Formats: sequence, C-alpha cells, structure tokens
Amino acid sequence: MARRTQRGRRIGITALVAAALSAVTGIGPAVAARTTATVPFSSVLPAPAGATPAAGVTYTLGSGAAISTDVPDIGDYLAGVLRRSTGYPLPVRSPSSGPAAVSLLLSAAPAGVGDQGYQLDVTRSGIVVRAVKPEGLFAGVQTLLELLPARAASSTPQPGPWVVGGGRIVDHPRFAYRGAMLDVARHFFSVAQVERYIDQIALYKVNRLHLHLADDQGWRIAVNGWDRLTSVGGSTEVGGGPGGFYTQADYRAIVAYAQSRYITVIPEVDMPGHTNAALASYAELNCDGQAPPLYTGTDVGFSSLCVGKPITYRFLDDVIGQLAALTPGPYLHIGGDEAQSTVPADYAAFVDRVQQIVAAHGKQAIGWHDVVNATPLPSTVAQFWDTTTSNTAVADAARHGTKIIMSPANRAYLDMKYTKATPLGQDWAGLTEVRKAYGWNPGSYLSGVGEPAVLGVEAPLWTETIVTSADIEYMAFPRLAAIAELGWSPQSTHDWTAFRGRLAAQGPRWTLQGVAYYKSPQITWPTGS
Ligand code: TNX
Repeated sequence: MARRTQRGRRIGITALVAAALSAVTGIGPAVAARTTATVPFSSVLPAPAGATPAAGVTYTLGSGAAISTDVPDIGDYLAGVLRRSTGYPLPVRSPSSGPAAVSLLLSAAPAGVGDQGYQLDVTRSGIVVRAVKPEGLFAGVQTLLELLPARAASSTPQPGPWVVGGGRIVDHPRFAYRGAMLDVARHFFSVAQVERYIDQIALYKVNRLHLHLADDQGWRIAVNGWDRLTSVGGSTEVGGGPGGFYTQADYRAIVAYAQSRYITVIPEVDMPGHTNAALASYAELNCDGQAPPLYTGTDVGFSSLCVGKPITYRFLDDVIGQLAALTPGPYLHIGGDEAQSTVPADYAAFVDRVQQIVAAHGKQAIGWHDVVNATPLPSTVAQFWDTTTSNTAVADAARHGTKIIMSPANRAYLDMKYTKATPLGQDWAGLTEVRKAYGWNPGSYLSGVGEPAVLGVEAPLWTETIVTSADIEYMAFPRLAAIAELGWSPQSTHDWTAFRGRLAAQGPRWTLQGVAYYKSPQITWPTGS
C-alpha cells in the first residue's frame, strides 16, 4: 500500500516536471522530459530593444553557483527568488572576490542603455548583467529571471537543470515613465496587498506606482493635525465595508518596499472634486459649513472643496507638505478630474494655486488631463484618460511643453470588463480584451501629441468593484503586461502574434506564483497554466 502511494507520488512529480517543461517549450511531455530546452529570447516580456541568441550555447546554473554584485540589494533579491525554486544556497558576494555564475555589474555597460537599460550576456562560462545605474541592473535581473525555466517562478524547490540559452540582450526602455495605478480609496487594500501587487508589476519593468489615496468614498493616508480625515473619512468604502487607512509609518513601508523593486510611488489626493470623504470629516472645508454624510456609492462629480475659503489652502498645504515629505520621487498627483461641481473659473484658479503649493514643497504636479483647462506650470504633467483620440486642449498644452502620460480609458483602464460576461469591473469606456489593450501606439495615439511629448504610459485600476487581491490580479493580468510592453519596448517590436506568444509564456509563471489571472481566449495558454 505504502509502496503504491510512493510510486504514485513519484509519477505525479515526473508528470508535473514534464508538464512544466512542455509548458515552456511547447514540446509534448515525452520529449520535454528528455531535453534541456531553453526559454527563447523571443519570450521575454516586455520585448527587449535588441536580442541576439547564440545558437548552441547554454549556461547551466549549478548547485554551487554564486552571485557577485556591485549592488548587494539586487544580488539578494535575485538570490531570494532563486533560492526558493532551486533550493541552491546561492551566496551573494562582491565582484572583487572572483568570478561567479552570475555577475551584476555597474561597469562597462554600453552607453546606449542609458540609466534604465542593461546588457545581458549568457556564455558557456556564466551570466553577466551590466548597467549604468542600479535600476538598469534590476531590469536586467527581471530579464534573466524570464530566461530561466518557468518553474524558477515557484516558491518551492523544483528539479533542475537550470539552463539558460546563450547570447546577448542589449535593452533600454522607450519611455521613462511606466506606471500602474491602484485606487485604494474606493476599496482599501492593506500594506501587504499593495506589496504583493508591487512584486507582480516589477516583473514587467513597471517603475511607477500611482496610489489613488483619497476619493469620495475614503481618505486613506494619515495627515498630522487632521485626524478626522482617517478616523471619519477612512472609516468606510464602496458598499459600506470597514475601509481603512495607512499610518505614515505604513505608507513609508510601502514606499521603501517599492524602492527595493526600483518603483517610485506617486501619491494622489484627488481635488477639488472626489473629496466627499474629506468634506464629511471637516465641516469647515464645506462652503456652507455643513459636513455631508459619508458616501459609499459609486457616483462621481458631486463633491467639491470650497475654492473661496482660506482654510482650504491651509488644509492642502498640510496635506501636500506631509505627502511631499513622505515622497522620495519628484511627483505629487493632484487629481483634478471630473470636477463637475466646481465652476470652470473656480476650477482654473484652484488648480493654478495648488500647483504653486506643490512647487513650494519641492515637487512637480501630475494631474488628470482636465488640469490643462487651468494654466499648467512648465513642470506640470497631464495624464490623459479619455476615450477619444483627439483633444484640442491637451494637444495645445503638449505643444506648449506639457508632458503627457497616456492612460486612454478604453485601452489602459484595468477596471474595464474584458467581455460582457466579466464578473468584475465597469464598461463605461467599452470592453477591453487583451488585444485591444495592446493594439495602440502611445507615441501617436492622440493627435497633436507626438512621441517627444509623451512621458510614458500608465494602467490605472479603479476599485469600485474590486475587493480582494485575486480581483486585482484578474483585472490586471494579462492586460498590465500589455501596457508595460507598450511602455518599454520599441515600436518596431510591436506585433500581436509575437506578443501573444510572449504572453502565453507568462501563464505557467502566474500559475506558480498564485496570480489569479484572466485566461483570455485570445491567447493559447500552455497546458498546465
Ligand atoms: C473615471 S478616469 C474616474 C474615476 C472612476 C473611473 C471608473 C478618472 C480620472 N476618473 O473616478 O473610478 O472612471 O472607471
């Protein structure tokens, strides 16, 4: 009896390995089990700017492999991922202690890779990643992880061999800004949930996380001296759940975690609209001095800070000043969208004044593109979120030097349903299957906004209908990968058929990582993913 169980288990494991290998190679289980097929360079997502495989060359990571690194934290990150799946000790040391299986070096990278790019070489004698800056090295490490067999993504020990195909990748991003946004206001997400999402987006070389920290339904960041923002304004969410908020220590932890993945957090406090939670917390912020009740529905456009009251700006100076102090990056997002309850002249005066407050605290403002109806400072960035491909005011601003982040709602919004049958999400901007999310060019999408005016792309996830991490993952994956590729890869690599293949290769990895992705029927997912 015991023997049969053991035998059964052994067969089970062999089948599992064969399935994992066949998932990567696309070769049937019987063949895959006997080969040491490598992940082709063409599977790397986002597609690299340049890749030259070396036919017949491979490198096998052995149990005695060491990692040498000029940036200890990045060596530790790589070792941390690979120790779990390989079970190898993978010591991390300085390059001065001699050659190692994997070298992560801040020297002799080609100048063309810039601050965010890298060069990766796989030869018979080892793997070398070179970059100018640590962020480039980190991007190179993500590419290396993708070149290892999919089972390297597992958090439990898997069988070797750990073979990587030979060749050279020289890579750098198309756009400096590659963002994801998470709305923690409509539904609150814990520090651990945000960190989980950070880990997932970092794999695709996303380097900005925009947190939508306040809206009508909730205020999620502690502001010293304004305790009711969180005790009252943070006490609920859409549907009337318990809500929640980040202490400043919590928020610092998120920022530090993101930094360890070379992701800059951009905090947003939306204003002058989308402010019911603040208005419910402090009666004096309302023009009529009356605090409205807390709101747990999903309407937009009904609230406004009182533009004419001095206390509004004392309040905002405290909020913006404290957020600036918590923010190592250059940007603070001031919202500015859907201000239907603020008359246009007030709106423009308000945005102009708030930009100055942001500047006084040493930061650059980002606003939803509605802010171009004010007079943007040269440093202010506008985030395009509409469903059109032309917008005269945005094009005029771009012509005058305003940089644009592209988040067209019908392409980049991760809260849009994939199909009519998608159980989560909304459809006001249309249905967005993965092909539609991928099928646009951020450098020419908006007429009059050419590539030089585009700072980058961002995929926002609004959370009116999103409650759990599994919900986040179902809506974000695979579409986040599509937007990440549009942000990183040169337009010359844009090709739906090739992208489908790259995306398919992510399926087994997401499965091993426990990512609850949407199995789009547009993609041929490998068996076992
Ligand atoms: C529009 S787009 C909004 C958000 C909603 C979202 C839902 C934008 C800047 N504002 O307030 O959550 O639609 O898809």
